[in-house]
Parts: sequence; C-alpha cells; structure tokens
Amino acid sequence: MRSILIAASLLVVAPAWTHAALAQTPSVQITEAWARATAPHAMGGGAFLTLTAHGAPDALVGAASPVAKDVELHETINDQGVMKMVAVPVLNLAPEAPVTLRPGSYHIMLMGLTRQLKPGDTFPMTLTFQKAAPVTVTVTVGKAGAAGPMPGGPMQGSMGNMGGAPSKP
Ligand SMILES: [Cu+2]
Repeated sequence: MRSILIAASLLVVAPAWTHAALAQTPSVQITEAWARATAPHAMGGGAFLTLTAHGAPDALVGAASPVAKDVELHETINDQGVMKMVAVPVLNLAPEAPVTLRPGSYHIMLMGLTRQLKPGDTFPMTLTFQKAAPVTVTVTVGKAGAAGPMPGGPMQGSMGNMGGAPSKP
C-alpha cells in the first residue's frame, strides 16, 4: 500500500516539474480592477486590483495609464496614528498567492489625472512585472468615497508633494 502511495505521488509531481520547465514565461493574472470615482478637478485617484503570479515568483514594478501623468504603487501605513502613503517600488508576488490591492492598503496611485473618473467609466492601465510580460487591464470606475484615504481625505497634502500638479497653498 505504501509503495502504491509513493508511486502515485511521484506521478503527480513529475508532470508538474515538466510543466514548470516548459512554461518559460511566467504570467501574472489580474482580476477585479477598479478605481475610485473622483471629484471634477481632483489631482489624484486610486486604482485597485488583485494580482496572482503563476508558475514562478514575480513582482509588480510599474504601472501606466493614459488617465494619469504618473502612476505609482503606494502603501497606506499607520505611522503613530497618522495615516500616510509611501511609494512602494516593488511589490513581490509569490506564485499562486493572490495579492489584493485595496483602499487603506496597497493601491495604485493615479497622479496628475488627465480627466475626471466617473462611476461606470472604464480606462486602460498597463502593469509591468519583473519577469512576466506587461499586462493591460480595463479598470472600471466605481463609486467615490469607499473606505480609505483617497483624494479629499487626509492624504491630499502629501499627494501634492508626490509629483502631481502643485498643491494649493
Ligand atoms: Cu497613494
């Protein structure tokens, strides 16, 4: 019985190795891409999505979209009771472990918006990875004011210092 079990597990493992060897290009799957609606002249907005690396570890290293002059990956942190956003140059993705960007945590910061993001709008966003080929997703604009520090919230002052349009005095 034991030998049968071992043989069976070898059968399961062997094809997986073969598959990994053949799958030379790792891929990252992106699901549930959405962004928050913005006020008419807001400088920045937030986009959120779920990333899943397949086949090998990878990392999100950049993003771009025609709706923003600059796009950065940010993390919202609690610094001694003060919510702050910090730029995250690289977001590591373990294989088969989905990472969800959400308000109040990791988010994609759209800075220097070229247009207002209205509920129901969609726009393209291209994500670049350490290994996988770039992926362009369609982001759907949801409602404004979901939980988390976004334009209009306590982050607005610091956002002006992060490369967007100059903030008002
Ligand atoms: Cu941010």
